[in-house]
Amino acid sequence: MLSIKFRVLAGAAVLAVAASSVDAAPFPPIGGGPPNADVLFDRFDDNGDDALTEDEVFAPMWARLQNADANGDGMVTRAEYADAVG
Ligand SMILES: [Ca+2]
Ligand SMILES: [Ca+2]
Repeated sequence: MLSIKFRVLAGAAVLAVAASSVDAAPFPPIGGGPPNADVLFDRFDDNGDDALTEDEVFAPMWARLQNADANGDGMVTRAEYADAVG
């Protein structure tokens, strides 16, 4: 039988999952959390324009990253990325 305590714990776990999904970035975290913007841009921004484009990152990364492209111009700026990951 389920004890009251178990039910409370199970309910708390469900609430925790719901809360974390609200806080989550619009794309699943990579390696436990979204990469720091400075790390990401220093590594992948080949032309140094402070924006990442499809040809600068790996396809699977772009599939996630493009969700941060708030104005839909095909470039994710550092500001757009920061807004997306919170
Ligand atoms: Ca760039
Ligand atoms: Ca953009």
